[in-house]
Amino acid sequence: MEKKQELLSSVQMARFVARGSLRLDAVVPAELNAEGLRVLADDVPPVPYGTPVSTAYPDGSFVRRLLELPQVAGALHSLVGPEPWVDHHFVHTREPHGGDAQALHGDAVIDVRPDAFDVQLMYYPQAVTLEMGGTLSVPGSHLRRTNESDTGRYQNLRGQDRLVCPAGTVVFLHHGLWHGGRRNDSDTLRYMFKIRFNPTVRQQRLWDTSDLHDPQVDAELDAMFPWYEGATGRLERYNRILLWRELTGDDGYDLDHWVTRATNRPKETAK
Ligand SMILES: O=C(O)CCC(=O)C(=O)O
Repeated sequence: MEKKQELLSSVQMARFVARGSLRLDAVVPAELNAEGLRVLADDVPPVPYGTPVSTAYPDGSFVRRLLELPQVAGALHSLVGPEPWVDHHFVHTREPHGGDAQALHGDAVIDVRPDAFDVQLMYYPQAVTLEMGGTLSVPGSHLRRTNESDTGRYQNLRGQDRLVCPAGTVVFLHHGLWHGGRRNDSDTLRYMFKIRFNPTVRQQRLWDTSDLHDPQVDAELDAMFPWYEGATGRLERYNRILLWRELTGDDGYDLDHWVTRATNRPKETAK
């Protein structure tokens, strides 16, 4: 797996921590997308939970070549590190004029980890138009503790993202991000291949950290999204700060002392 990789920058990582996703437009070349459509149409047989990537996808196979594209490999390495395990994978389709949308959900089922995460790669081999049932996702929802389909009754949250993308687009999602397949109102069957990866190393400074102190890192981590409530929405920033501390190993990282205040528990007794 260790070929050429274009690692993410700290600013891109901070954006992922805030948004819960990273989108790489048209990073897969046209010939590979044509092959990908054939491979996905034939389905990709399942692999057992916990299979290392290099075992799940043998050298030269379509999926292995997809994962070895420098931008894809670099993003995967930055987010979960070398040789992650494949949790599972699945070919998701939205039927032409399928009639309904999938309810909003997170794939984590029940997941209480505050300091580590899985990522889900979503690969779109064809261009996805607004009518074709692209994946809907809610930026900044991944750190809010909900259980799988708790969010199913929510409709049309402000700032939600309806994916429209060129062929060969790859999106990486934090496992907790609320998402769902949209209704396909077109004549075209829409394909998306999803792989969930489990890290096998501590997720700390796995990206290109040369810009770690760029002020844009703080700006990304401080972002608010339009669907957030005034008070509860601030909690998302606390959770991002805690995750950024884990990812960087910098226990003192903060934005305007928010977490410093809320974790102040002096141990010294008064003299
Ligand atoms: O088909 C889609 O766009 C999303 C499907 C999905 O991610 C899921 O079922 O969890």
